Amino acid sequence: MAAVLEEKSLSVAAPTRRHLHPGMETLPREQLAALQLTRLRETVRNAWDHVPMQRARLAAAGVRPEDIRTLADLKRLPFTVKTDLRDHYPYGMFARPLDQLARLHASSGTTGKPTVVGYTQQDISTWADLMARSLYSAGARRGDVIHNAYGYGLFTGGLGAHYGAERLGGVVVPMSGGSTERQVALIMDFRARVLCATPSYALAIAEVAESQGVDLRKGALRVGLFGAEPWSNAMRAEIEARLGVKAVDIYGLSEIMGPGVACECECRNGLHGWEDHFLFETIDPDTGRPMPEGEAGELVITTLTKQALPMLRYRTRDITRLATAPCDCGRTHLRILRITGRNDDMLIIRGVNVYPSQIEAVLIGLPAIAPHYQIVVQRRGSLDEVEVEVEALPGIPQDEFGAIAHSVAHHIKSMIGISAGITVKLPGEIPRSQGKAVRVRDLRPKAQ
Ligand code: DLL
Repeated sequence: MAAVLEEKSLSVAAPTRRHLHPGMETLPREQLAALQLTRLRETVRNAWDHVPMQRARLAAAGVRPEDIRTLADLKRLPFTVKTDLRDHYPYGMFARPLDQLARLHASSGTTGKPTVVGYTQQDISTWADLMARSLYSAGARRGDVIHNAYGYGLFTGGLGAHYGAERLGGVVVPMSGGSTERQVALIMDFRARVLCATPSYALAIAEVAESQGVDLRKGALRVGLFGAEPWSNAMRAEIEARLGVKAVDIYGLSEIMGPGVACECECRNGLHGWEDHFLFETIDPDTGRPMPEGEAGELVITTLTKQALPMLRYRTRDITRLATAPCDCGRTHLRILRITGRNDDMLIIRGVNVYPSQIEAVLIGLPAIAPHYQIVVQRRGSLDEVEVEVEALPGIPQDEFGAIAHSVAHHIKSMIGISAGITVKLPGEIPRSQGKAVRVRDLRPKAQ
């Protein structure tokens, strides 16, 4: 049955060119697994030979590179966590000396040292390929004007999308974030067909366009690649309605590569994780045990081709589910279902686990309020309390704010099961993001 399905997918793929790298993207899963095993062995060998910390850890776990005989042996490898990168700051986890590196990126993090990641020229090239593949699967094509509003700099979003767009044969507009009025003008003037931005910034662009009387839906925009932060399907519908694009989810993280680790296809039935370059698992975040397919767990990623920074079983802290069933697009690579949030962002309100994206999904469906919000968490006595700040749409009279607050509280209670205080703010009062939105203001005392 599986063979029949694969053949069918391949025959659909070939004549219509639905895939940028058809040979890889539709590789039958058995062949994919064989390729992964070869590459996993090389990766473990690379880590063992060149990263003393990885070698010590593997040795402590009783695993040598030659012990990797099947993909199931992956489970014998120790996990890597974000603090490992900090503890070996800046270059202690690199498998190549500086004279073989081409670039560094870094993420600031909230405390202490940044996380630094390094790339060889070949790593940059692989990244460009995967980002081009992601853009193509989202619907971008050669010759498209690609407006890139991801931040340029140490953040991987800007340069990652940039190199991928060039590799695809697109015409990149390297905007970065900010100067939103100018973004609106250039999207229209340059007839951008593709927009790359965080979903929250895409909405900020839509809002500025509307306030200027510009209808972005009448421009050339057709495709949006939105990622770098969790967003809900409700937010997707809002973005599509206001920008006139097909909004596609793209995922990645600097520790593994940057944007383009996974991306939705036209079916938008989960994000294809590019399995010729990465191994994906989900685990129980408390016990570290593998979760059965389809059940929510923490996403763990192993790189298969990275030279400068091979990552063994990196714990992303992102919560999701995996699906390996064939997708209608013909790609055989597994699907990562929408990332509901990070483990770190999960709030526990009187025993109920809540992700900001769940609150977002409730808010965006409601009339009279704008799709901008912040969640304030405070400690009262021994209990955590949540206050949701929402923003009235322009033109809503202030004497209706009380009724709006009441209605929002009611919907949150009935759909998520938590009691939240609601503050209705005036239009424009909630800060707009130019990159990743700050959704939660945590005012609880920090643990010492
Ligand atoms: O955010 C890379 C990226 C840039 C991805 C542009 C997509 C588009 P970091 O700054 O290292 O890298 O942050 C990685 O962001 O672990 C997730 O928690 C979150 N994240 C990224 N994409 C998504 C997404 C970039 N599509 C962290 N949905 C990850 C939900 C996402 N969360």
